[in-house]
Amino acid sequence: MGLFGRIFKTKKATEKARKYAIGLSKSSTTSTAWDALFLTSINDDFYRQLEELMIISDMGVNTALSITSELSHYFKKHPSSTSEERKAGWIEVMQKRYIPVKENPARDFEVIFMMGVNGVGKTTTIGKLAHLYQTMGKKVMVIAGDTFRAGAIEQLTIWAERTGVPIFKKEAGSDPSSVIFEGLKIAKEQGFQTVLVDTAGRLQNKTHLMQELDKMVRVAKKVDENAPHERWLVIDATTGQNGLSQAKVFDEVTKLSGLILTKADGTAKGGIVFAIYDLFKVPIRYIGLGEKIEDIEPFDLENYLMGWLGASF
Ligand SMILES: Nc1nc2c(ncn2[C@@H]2O[C@H](COP(=O)(O)OP(=O)(O)OP(=O)(O)O)[C@@H](O)[C@H]2O)c(=O)[nH]1
Ligand SMILES: [Mg+2]
Repeated sequence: MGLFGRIFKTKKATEKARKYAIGLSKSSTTSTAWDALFLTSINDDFYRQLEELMIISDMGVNTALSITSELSHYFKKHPSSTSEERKAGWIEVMQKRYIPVKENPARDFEVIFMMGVNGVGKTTTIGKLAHLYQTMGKKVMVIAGDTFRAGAIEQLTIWAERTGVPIFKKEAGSDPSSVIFEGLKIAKEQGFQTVLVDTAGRLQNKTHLMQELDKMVRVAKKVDENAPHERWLVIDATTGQNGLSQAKVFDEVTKLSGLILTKADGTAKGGIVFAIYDLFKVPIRYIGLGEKIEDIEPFDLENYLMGWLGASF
């Protein structure tokens, strides 16, 4: 049995792999193209088609070229005769490049900023993560730092009720930094371990948004000098190359520490996260595979790429 077969077999039984496969099934419309590609033997045509498929999947030209070059070195060392071996080779090369960060370091108190442009899924992701962390035994609180719209506060309130996690909020239009400062102080005093902070994706303009974010980071440091411990950028799978400029803007204000890929259950594959990883060295932390509370998973590259290939479970 080839490596791919082994991966397939061990993954087959896991619930998590099933969630990936079901979630990504919509985006595997091109999986027949991937299948056809790996059926061909390794030659220039193979590499050219692989590059094209990776570019179509939004990985960007530089990333696609660089992976192809690594893969050609790999195949020189590990000649492969079957389609399974070739798929496994590609996955292995990807695994060497994109080292996973599975969990946050153990901390008594951690502040997580959820950032991203409007509509990408920040608030939903906070709701899902509040639930996930709670099931891991953490004492979780959420802060409604997006004070720009009343709807944003209401939406987070609904998630807080659904998950049974306390929320710190003020009325719409309040200064987001003061909400965050007060919320974090209370969270620390009351022994909350993980604080998820929602931020606005839209303000009057980009400069204003960045200034506000910078202020939020500074007030968080007043409560804990290491805060915000995690600075996660949410990327919508349909984003495409625009994701690079989004990452650049947010990374400039506060060095990003993780990416969250949302809406991977749609028709887009979301390969832009690899291009962002390459440029900004930001690991992919979670993947959103639907709108429901349990539709989030720590990012697992192998399961994700198997989803691209349309491997059925
Ligand atoms: N299918 C799917 N939908 C998602 C996912 N994550 C979020 N959504 C949906 O995307 C829409 C926007 O999500 P929000 O959480 O409101 O996004 P946001 O970034 O907080 O948006 P703003 O507050 O307007 O900046 C909602 O309809 C969510 O249900 C996902 O992983 N899969
Ligand atoms: Mg929101």
